[in-house]
Amino acid sequence: MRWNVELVLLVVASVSVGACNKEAPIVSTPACTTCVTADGRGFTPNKLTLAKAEGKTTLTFTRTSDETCATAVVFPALNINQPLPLGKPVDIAIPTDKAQTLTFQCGMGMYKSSIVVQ
Ligand SMILES: [Cu+2]
Repeated sequence: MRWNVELVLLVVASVSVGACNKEAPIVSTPACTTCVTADGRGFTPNKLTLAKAEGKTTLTFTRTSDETCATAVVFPALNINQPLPLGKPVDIAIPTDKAQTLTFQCGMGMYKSSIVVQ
């Protein structure tokens, strides 16, 4: 009797593992070239290059840590001071119609980073 219970548990366990493997395929996510992360190291990447093009390019900023003073991103030349709520992606439109270097930083002016439009 006891042997039967163990056999049933073993079968259930095997089925569960099989189902789990089936539902978790390895998915490769394409690298996001317009995403910036803000965490304890500052902004990553801290230098981006955007192709010069008419209009604007949208960058997505996401703060992933509370252990950072980058709770906002500031673009002095664009008059942008955008709060970055923890874990919430924030889109910022960057003008790409002329070649220039735009700096961005945290609210206190640390973590100086730049976007090169060329
Ligand atoms: Cu700071």
